[in-house]
Amino acid sequence: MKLLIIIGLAAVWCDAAQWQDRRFPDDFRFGAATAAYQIEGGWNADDKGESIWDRLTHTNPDFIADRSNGDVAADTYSNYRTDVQMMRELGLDAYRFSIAWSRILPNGISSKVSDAGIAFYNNYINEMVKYNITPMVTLYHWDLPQKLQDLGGFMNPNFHEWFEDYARVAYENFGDRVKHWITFNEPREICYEGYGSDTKAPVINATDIGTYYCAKNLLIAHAKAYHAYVKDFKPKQGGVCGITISVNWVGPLTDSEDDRLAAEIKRQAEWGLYAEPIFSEYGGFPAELCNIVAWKSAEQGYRRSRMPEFTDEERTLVRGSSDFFGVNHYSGTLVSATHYKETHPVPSLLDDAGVGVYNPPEWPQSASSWLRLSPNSLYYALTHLDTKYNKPIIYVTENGWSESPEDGYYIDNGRVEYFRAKLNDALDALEAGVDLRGYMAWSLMDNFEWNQGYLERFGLFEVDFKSEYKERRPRKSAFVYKHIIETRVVDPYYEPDSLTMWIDDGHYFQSAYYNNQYSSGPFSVSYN
Ligand code: GBH
Repeated sequence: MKLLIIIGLAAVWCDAAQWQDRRFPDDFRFGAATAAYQIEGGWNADDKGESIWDRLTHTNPDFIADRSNGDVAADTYSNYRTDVQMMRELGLDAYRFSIAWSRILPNGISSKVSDAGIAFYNNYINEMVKYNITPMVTLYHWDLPQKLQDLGGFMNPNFHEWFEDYARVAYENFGDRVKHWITFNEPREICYEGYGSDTKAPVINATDIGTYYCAKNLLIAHAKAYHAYVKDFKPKQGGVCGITISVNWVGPLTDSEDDRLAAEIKRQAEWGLYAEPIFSEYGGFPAELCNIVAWKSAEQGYRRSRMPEFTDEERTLVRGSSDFFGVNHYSGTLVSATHYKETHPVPSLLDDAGVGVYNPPEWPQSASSWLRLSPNSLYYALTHLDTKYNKPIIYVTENGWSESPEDGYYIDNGRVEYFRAKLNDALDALEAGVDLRGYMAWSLMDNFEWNQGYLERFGLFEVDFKSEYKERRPRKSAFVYKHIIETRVVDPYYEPDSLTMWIDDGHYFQSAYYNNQYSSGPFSVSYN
């Protein structure tokens, strides 16, 4: 008995010593992320053009669970200075946000540049730079100008010309201060969800070829924008340009060879389709999936594979076209070659992959059906990429946890637990030698969660969408994250006692959580 107690104590003490010694390097960049359509509002402010999400939410409100839209959202268009105060209070090293293409090029093409749009992003960026917060800019986070969609959008083989021109306008105007560029956020969601199925704008649902043709056109557009930067801007501006791909962990259900192969096929279908052409040594689409689609296409009576080919010139253009690998990571899943198969449209990406997926019910569930706390998933994903693609520089560009507006709310312990778990994964990956340079929490604040409207909340800061000024209040997770950034250590026991944050223009954020007590107000918050 006595011996057991001593062993128990030793385990606790040793554990304790471990977390204190596990520090993020001083130059590791902690940040938070958002996207234009999800926070900005001002959907038609000044001369902004219509995007595919404006069109979808206005013409088909039932597409969104609560029939809401991003017309106003968190109104960052008016509140951007408040946003930067929130970043400053958290002590962020970096902030990842996206530019709304149709805000700076109302028609999508480069003939007309909006002065108001350029001014808005200049102000936002200058405000960050003032407080030493590194801006990390995503050029495309799903809000294509509707005019370009009318011309086929990502299905148009000349898409790369429109995108390169847009990228150049952004580099020219903001590149003196922005040194981190991300061309696309999540090609899988753009291509599979937008063109290959019917869950995101523009809801094309071309299940047979939508995903694959979009993938090719997107990759060429990415590469053109990358090379434009390297050739004409990087020499003077000295920044880096990369892409962000959603990499959830996909592991085999059992250790059998069939399950391991099934998991590899699933990884190729989920993100290899976009990562392989850029980060692998040879380039081009992933071999196994490419073969499957080729023989299935032949069997299905197509005269050519539904997966288009790269010419040698295109393959070389795309290969190596990224200074870093941006990873959006949320969850994990287990894959079986034989079990848990569902029926999918034939032909389609999921039918081509033809595997079953299983999510263990004991993995904690967030408010989003697809998001569970999958043990060590970020560690598995990062070490896998490190090995597969020969040690790329990696940034985690999104990682976060949703709760419904009812549960948790200010005392968001589920989110705290999730962030701690994933940041421990990040520390494990660093120890394993992964070249991980930064981590962006999703999200700085509650925002328009696409199909789920305002029903799933990801924010470190709550946004009161019913209030006139879209008031922001920090949740417990904001204080825990702030403490992690300050100390560079993930303290599993840290409990914030006072949750008040001050901002420097005389107004302050009063949280509803104070001295471990929940209170419902009143709040003295006013902005602008
Ligand atoms: C990210 O995508 C996005 O970049 C970001 O804009 C978003 O707010 C954030 O996640 C949180 O969702 O509805 O079951 O068909 C993460 C990848 C892919 C996760 C689409 C949700 C929908 C699955 N997302 N998926 S389902």
